[in-house]
Amino acid sequence: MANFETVEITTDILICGGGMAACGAAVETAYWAKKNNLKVTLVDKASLDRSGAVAMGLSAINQYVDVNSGNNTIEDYVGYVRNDLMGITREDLVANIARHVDSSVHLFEKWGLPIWKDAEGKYVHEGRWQLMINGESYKIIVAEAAKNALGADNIYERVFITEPLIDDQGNCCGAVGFSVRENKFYVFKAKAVIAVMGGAVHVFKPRSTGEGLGRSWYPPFNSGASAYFTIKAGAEMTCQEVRFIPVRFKDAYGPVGAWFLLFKARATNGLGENYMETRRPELENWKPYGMVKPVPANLRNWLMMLDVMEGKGPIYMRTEEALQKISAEVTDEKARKKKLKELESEAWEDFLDMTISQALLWAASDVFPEEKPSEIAACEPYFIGSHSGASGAWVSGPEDLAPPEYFWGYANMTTVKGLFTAGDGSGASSHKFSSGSHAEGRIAGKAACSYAVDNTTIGNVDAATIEELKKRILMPLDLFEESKNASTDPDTNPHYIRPKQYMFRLQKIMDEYAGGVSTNFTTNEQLMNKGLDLLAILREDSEKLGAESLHELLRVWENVHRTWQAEAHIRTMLFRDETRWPGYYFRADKPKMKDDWKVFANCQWDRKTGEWNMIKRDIIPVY
Ligand code: SFD
Ligand code: AMP
Repeated sequence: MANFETVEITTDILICGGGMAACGAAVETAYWAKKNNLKVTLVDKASLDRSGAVAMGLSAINQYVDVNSGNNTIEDYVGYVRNDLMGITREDLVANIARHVDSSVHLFEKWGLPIWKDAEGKYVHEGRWQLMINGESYKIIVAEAAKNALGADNIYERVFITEPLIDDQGNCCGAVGFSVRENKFYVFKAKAVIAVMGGAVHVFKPRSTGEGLGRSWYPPFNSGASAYFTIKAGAEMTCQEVRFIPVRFKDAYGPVGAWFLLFKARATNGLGENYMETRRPELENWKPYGMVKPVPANLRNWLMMLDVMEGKGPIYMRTEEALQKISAEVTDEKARKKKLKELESEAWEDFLDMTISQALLWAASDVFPEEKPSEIAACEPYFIGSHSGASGAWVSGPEDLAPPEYFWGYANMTTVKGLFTAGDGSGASSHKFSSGSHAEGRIAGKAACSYAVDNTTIGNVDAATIEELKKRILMPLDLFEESKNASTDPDTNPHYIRPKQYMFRLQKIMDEYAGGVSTNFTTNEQLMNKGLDLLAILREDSEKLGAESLHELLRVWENVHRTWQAEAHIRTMLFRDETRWPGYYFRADKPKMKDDWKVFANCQWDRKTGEWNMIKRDIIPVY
């Protein structure tokens, strides 16, 4: 610790994270900051060009409301999200993002993102709300705009944000972290902080093992920092039970949206049956949401899982059938062959744009999608407020749309003053995806500027507290150094636990007690209570995490962050006395949906007592 320099930076707005929401926040805050003479600083654990979920690129923009066309309204979008989340959604937040998202998409195009166009020059839709893009450089394009807006001097890359700074009034006034490349401990002090550090992956045991361990659908380097930061700041959290389980091409996690929506493919079980048809009567049990179109994502999963649990796997995406069917619409044989070639290259590009490893797996296992089907499977659970999950912080809505219960001064501010969030960090506003996360980042950025104009002093955190934080954050390095000679194998030591081993323990607990892959996403009260007991022991052991290098120190804190996300999740699944999202998780002891649980299940960790408070909040419709 002695050889770590402390670097202190004072700013007005601090953006923690460098992904879609952060880049949106950057361009918007830069604009308002200039008008109000404010300084904006951004900190990312990685390099802005390729950080976050969009690192590998994407092949679609999944939220484009297209209000100008007159075909869709904001209300339509809110209705779609409400149904997909089985009735649990903050309509004010969804509407606020929906009315701003199209302009983010138009900015992306202006900055150079190629969006597919048809012969008439209109955007090519994947589905009603989704646009096809050539998106392998999506993140670089969006990051470039953010970098131009803020200026290189205001961007800190490869600095891992570890803890929030909270002043004596309980307001957020900055963050601390460390460089993952140099011996530097960073202290950022700010009037307003925007915590946009993505979702959480690898909280649950992944399906991938051995050399494939890092392969997951969502990026494993999103490790729960947004949730940890907001929970530790004392913010109220929402929908912590709503994990997201996507169905993906098996083993390499290629997305399925283009297959279902653009190519209109079917999925069938090992016997060739379409579970969406054979299992249709099951949807009656989840009325009214079972009856809506499209069928909610978790119910689509559920019907598939019922087949798998009955031993009717493998489940196949019928790529060959879909491609042959579309090309058969062309009657001339030469033109038909050309069409098939085009479709084939679109299919490969879908993966090459965003999940390159799926294309590699296809190549390695001799898959010709036009000739044979490919297996799909339900992934391990992820925590992500931006796709079809909903976990995140409970934030204020916009003044003009939010009912008084949902409004406390500044849009997207958490219940902790001065602390804002968006994207995967904010809850109960699903289906924002990449474009909506950018738009929501802009909303949060503008509101944070307004907060910094109204609140002109930076709260105080005394030097001793900061020194204590520095000591605690760097302690794993000292522990490893002091203890490494106590055993001949550095992986096995009586004094420390290595972060990878700790992560395996966390994942095993979550998998077996909180409804992971191995238990078919099923749990009950007794299992969860046991899981909480084991998590408490794990948390005690987190004090003994050791780190051999700066890189391993990063791994230590990533896993501490994951642990807090895990605890919030189990506690909230326990609190919600029903099963509402079969296909995401199933409570075997409470197998039905209950009318009196059509509420938000929120939680808050008390900074003073260390106790968790569980809170029910009403759902107030806006439309
Ligand atoms: O097909 C710290 N997503 C899709 N969105 C779409 O619009 N279209 C698609 O096609 C999408 N699909 C998809 C998607 C994601 C992935 C991985 C795949 C496929 C394979 C979802 C979007 O990507 C997602 O909604 C947004 O990116 C969410 O934005 P945001 O800003 O909430 O999270 P981020 O972009 O991951 O950024 C997180 C940032 O935080 C940094 N960070 N920085 C400092 N300190 C720490 N401790 C930090 N921890 C994390 C990260 O480095 C990063 O900069 S499809 O499947 O549907
Ligand atoms: P995915 O590739 O699964 O992330 O899906 C991309 C987009 O398509 C998201 O907006 C999904 O909600 C939507 N989607 C995927 N599959 C279906 C389906 N079978 N029916 C309706 N929407 C879907």
